Amino acid sequence: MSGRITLYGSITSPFVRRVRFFCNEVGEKYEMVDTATDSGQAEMRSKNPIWKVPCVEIDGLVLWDSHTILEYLTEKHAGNPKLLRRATGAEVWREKNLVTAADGCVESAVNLFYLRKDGVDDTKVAYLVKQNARIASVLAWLKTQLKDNYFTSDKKIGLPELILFCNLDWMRLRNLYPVSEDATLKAFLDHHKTHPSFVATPLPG
Ligand SMILES: N[C@@H](CCC(=O)N[C@@H](CS)C(=O)NCC(=O)O)C(=O)O
Repeated sequence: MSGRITLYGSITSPFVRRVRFFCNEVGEKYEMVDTATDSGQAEMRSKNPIWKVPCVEIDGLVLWDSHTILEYLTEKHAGNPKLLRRATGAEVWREKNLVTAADGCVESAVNLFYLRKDGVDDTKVAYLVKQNARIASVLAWLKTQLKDNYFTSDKKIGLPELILFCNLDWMRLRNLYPVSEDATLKAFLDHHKTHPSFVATPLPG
């Protein structure tokens, strides 16, 4: 029993970055298997029936989905002051909505990304026009919830801020949304990009 984590994923994935950020924060060491390679992808698929990353293996326990992995790591590191901000009381429901909305945004963007890679023109397919509009709708709503680059007044990164940062930085990299043309979103990225665990998990390019 080493407790050592194998993280299956690619360094570009906004979902994988959530886990990389968290591990960096709490000091959890991991070995990364790059699923952008054929062998890494095959190894991940042999363990995870959904064929999506992130996926981790810890002493034979295989977990997939960033939320499940972050829950596991949060439990493992209970009491660590570097854990993500956790909402309490009535705020729990607002935080869940923020997380689901931010996830909805990145899921639509990932869908567009893969289809564009396959040569699909997303302006010509009604569902993809809707996917683009959904991204804009979610971002517009999230902006109404932000105050001084955070979703709550205690100015600590919680899951919604983590997801939004990873989304925006990745959508900027992949030209999926004109993030830099939006003053609020650009300010959010600029504010958080110097956080040591975002600096430690850079996207290429
Ligand atoms: N709900 C999952 C989503 C993971 C996900 O969509 N990952 C993308 C990478 S950015 C993926 O592996 N996509 C492969 C595919 O759709 O075939 C999570 O939170 O981990």
